[in-house]
Amino acid sequence: MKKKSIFILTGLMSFLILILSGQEAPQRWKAKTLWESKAKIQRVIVGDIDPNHRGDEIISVTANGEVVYTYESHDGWVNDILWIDTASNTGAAIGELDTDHPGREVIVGGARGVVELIQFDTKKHQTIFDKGGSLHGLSVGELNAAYPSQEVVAVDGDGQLFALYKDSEWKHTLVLKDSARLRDTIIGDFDRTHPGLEALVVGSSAKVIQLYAENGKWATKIIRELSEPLARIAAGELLEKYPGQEVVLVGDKGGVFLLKQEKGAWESEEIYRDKDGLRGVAVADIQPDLPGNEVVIFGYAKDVIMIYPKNGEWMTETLWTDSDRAHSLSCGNFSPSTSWQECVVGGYSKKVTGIFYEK
Ligand SMILES: [Ca+2]
Ligand SMILES: [Ca+2]
Ligand SMILES: [Ca+2]
Ligand SMILES: [Ca+2]
Repeated sequence: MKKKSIFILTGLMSFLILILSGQEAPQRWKAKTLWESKAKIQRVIVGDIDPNHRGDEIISVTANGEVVYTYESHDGWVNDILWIDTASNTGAAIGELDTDHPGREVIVGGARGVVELIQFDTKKHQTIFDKGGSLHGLSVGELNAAYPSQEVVAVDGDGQLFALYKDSEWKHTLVLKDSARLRDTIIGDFDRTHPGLEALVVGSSAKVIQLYAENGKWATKIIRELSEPLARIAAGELLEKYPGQEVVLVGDKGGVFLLKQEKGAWESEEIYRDKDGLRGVAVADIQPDLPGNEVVIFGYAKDVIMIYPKNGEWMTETLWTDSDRAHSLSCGNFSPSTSWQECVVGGYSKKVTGIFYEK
């Protein structure tokens, strides 16, 4: 009897220790304020801009027109204002747009309907387009071989999709006008039937529009139509079974949709539904103990959530909760001391926050 109670007591204690140690497990996700604005953060972008600084750098644009360059130095985080527009900047992108200037260049655009090309080091800037409505999304990439420079895609609140190309000077074509506002665009190799790269564009019409060049001429096609207004788009390798990159879209009603290519056609799958509208998505390797890339989302419910495949199912983990609603999220290797990637988020809290995994 006595032996039995000791046995039970020991069992209970081990159980309690297990529970307590579980609660005291180290929190591996750290959030750090990298920069604070006086206005809403409209867009955060991560990419390799400066070839002399290891890893990636960060560009943030705000509702009061600021364009801020952020990078990690030996002494901590450095912020530098590259330019201040007279109105809100909503879109930003990074690309090789001036081969005479070392490193990549930054483009921003917003409420004035203007695309500004900026050098991160000299802060020199040049207007390369001024015919848009309120610009929401920008992307840069090699889309049209008829022009040696990379091209720019600019989408606006009136549903206009512009292709910008450099033919001795910057010119543009209005390729399409959608029925509702267009909000985000990415460039990648999404169409295996078409040589080179393509752009994808999403917006409130719920359509996923592909922009591509054929024999130097611009063309579009609708590759998919989803069930709710779309706010952001990202792409990356997620499912080995399907060749090529997968595309992830997030919507105004909290839907997270995965597009995968099966037999040349895009199939869509809802992989998660958040409590409120979403304003950020990325595909990146942010958790080194999970194989390959993870999906990260950020929304009006203020949570940064990681979504990842495990045994054929989609699992989720909340990494951090902001003090206010989301507006943008981007991931990359901006903390080059680690082999995995980090994310940066921004929105109504007016803060640019880095989310880091610590081993
Ligand atoms: Ca760099
Ligand atoms: Ca350059
Ligand atoms: Ca080109
Ligand atoms: Ca991983």
